[in-house]
Amino acid sequence: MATKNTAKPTADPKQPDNAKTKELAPNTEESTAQFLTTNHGVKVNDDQNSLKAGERGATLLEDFILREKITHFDHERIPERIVHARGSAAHGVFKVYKSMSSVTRAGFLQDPSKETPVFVRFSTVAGSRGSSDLARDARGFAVKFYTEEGNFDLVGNNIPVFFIQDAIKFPDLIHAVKPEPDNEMPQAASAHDTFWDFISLMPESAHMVMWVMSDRAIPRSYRMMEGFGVHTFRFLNEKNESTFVKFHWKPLLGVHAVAWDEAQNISGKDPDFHRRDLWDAIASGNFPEWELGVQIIPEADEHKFEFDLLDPTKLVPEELVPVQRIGKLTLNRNPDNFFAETEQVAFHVGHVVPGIDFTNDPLLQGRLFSYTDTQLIRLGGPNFHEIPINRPIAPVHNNQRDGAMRQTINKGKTSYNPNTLGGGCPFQAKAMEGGFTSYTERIDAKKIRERSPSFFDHFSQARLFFNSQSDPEKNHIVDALRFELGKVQAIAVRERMLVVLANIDKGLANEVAYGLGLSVPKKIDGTLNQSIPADANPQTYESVNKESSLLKSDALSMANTIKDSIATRKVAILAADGVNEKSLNVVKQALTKAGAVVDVIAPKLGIVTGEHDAAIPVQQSFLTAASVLYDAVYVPGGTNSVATLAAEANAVHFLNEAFKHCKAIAGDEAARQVLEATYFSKKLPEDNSLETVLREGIVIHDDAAKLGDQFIKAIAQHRFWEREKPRRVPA
Ligand code: HDE
Repeated sequence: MATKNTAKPTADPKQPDNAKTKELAPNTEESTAQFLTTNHGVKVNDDQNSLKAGERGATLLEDFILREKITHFDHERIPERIVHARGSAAHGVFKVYKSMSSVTRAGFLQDPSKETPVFVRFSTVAGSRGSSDLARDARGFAVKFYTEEGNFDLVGNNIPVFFIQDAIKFPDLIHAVKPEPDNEMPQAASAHDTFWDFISLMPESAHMVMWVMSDRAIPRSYRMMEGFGVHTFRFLNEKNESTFVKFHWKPLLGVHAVAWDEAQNISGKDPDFHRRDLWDAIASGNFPEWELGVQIIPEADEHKFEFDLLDPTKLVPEELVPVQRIGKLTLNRNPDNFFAETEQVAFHVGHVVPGIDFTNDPLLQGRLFSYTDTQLIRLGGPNFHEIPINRPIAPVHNNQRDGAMRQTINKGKTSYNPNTLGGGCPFQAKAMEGGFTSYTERIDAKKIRERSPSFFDHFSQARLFFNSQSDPEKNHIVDALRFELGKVQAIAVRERMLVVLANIDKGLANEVAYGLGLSVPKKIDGTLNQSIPADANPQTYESVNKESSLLKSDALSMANTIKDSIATRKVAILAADGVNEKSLNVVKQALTKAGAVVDVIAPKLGIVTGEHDAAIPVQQSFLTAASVLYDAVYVPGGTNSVATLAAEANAVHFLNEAFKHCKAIAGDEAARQVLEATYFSKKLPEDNSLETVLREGIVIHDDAAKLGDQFIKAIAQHRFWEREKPRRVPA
């Protein structure tokens, strides 16, 4: 199977040791203390000069070393993914908490002592490979479990529903959201005419639109996102009894987002923000963790909901079916090589193991075709399963042969079944021997190209989502829609979207309309179908506006997430020469002890000299750092440092921006002069009680230890969105 390498694989003691790392080892290459060679193993004597006819002569075609090097370089690129092109990945492990044998026979969900290796890739959807991490977009959350029974891929998103109900609309959706075809603009953004034109004609997208206009679409970190399998899948137990299952990933650090203005700034200051965050967390041993959640729905309950379980624009509210947390995913190793692993990994929603099966969700059914098809062109042929990152740890034996770049050297004469010449091998496996058997679902139907009427309720869950948001979250949705539709040039598209929004919530539509300088069109208010072109397929655009009997679901609001830790949060300490060492160090130590990552930021790199001559290393200067790259900011005391910072426009801007983005801010009482130079000087708190700190997010104290304590509690709150009131906050 493995290709031969010049260098012997070396076991790295720092790397977790599991079946997949062992399996990858023969394919890893390490050049340390090795000679440079050609691809065919010939040692190279001169890698600086091509072979020429004389010192100033023409280059010779004979130079196989030059030709090989340039040819390989010319072919270094492969097509990027048509969607989810921009991504970052990591290795890890998964462990189930207790046997799930009552519902599934999947081997990796049986034994709490067993660790299953995984490879997880996070991504944005619309942007190209080189686009910014902070685009407003859904995020991919694709997990490859290397189980002993073969690979299981849970290819999900960070949003539990999707824009469309039927796979046949996917190319249209993606063509609409991608940069417009005449001028290839805008990159990695949905804020343009073609996207909203399409969406305004697809009422089934209303629910997902609410999610992508919410803060879920601008996560603080991949490590702070939920994940969802979206479709309803099936679990099958030993008796082949089926239950429906919805998959969830719950991040142990909670679910957090940045502000939209911040996201846009991060895109300039550090377009790799999420990639770097994931890499740094793993490299520093802060392994990201999620719990795997399942909602289990008995077959008998298939029709008991107000929506159809097969409709991927619907979620099953956690109030109706609680999420059971059944295991933990830990990411503990960065890839060795981005291209070989993150780029070449090939996920497929159709990679399932015995005990997991599909439903007839028409979006899922289309995906089952798409993923292998796309790899054939992206990875260049039918042998992409032999690329090391894609290989299962389970043995592979079958009669598939040949094709471009075949690695396996299949022995023997027979490559067909049945055979006698090869002793009948490889054998088919019975179910009891672990052979995959599909659920024997009864189908009794007419062949029909239609949408089920049970899919026609397009607004009730969009409304449920909106109603479940806190006030700041609702404001952010209004702002996002004003932004996105404000970038749309066609007024008719804006108006049609206002009608869609009016079907979700009249107040929402009116607020958005106000920002656009429009009013919700009267003649079509609430009656969406009148805004649809007459030649549209009536089945696709049939909308029923029902009420959900559940008015609110707490699980849908990020305001209700975990807020108990500042682990891995990035905190800036602003300092200049003359800083009070104690004021700086006591707080720094307290933050570090609580798991935060602290940078001292000063007018220049090198060191700052403390009031008592201590040399304090500086991690960033005001030129290299930006407040949007941090979660919180602290200003220590020290007369000269404070005077310098109060007069330093960059320091004041840093604080102003942190305030605008609703972050925790702390200052030594002796640093008040710096805080008074900001535009929020009038909003500095009157007292330093914990209650005030937790309301305002600003701590000013003359006791560094107490300040540190309160600051930690404030940072754990993540953001003080209430600060946005009244909603016009100056920059
Ligand atoms: Fe995908 N999707 N998708 N998708 N998808 C791809 O496969 C497709 C959908 C998702 O990190 C492609 O290897 C169709 C829903 C993720 O490598 C492609 C439809 C969900 C990733 C494809 C959908 C996803 C992809 C492009 C509608 C959430 C990135 C490259 C029927 C549950 C995986 C590739 C990675 C990637 C097709 C809808 C998740 C073209 C046809 C819904 C996370 O095959």
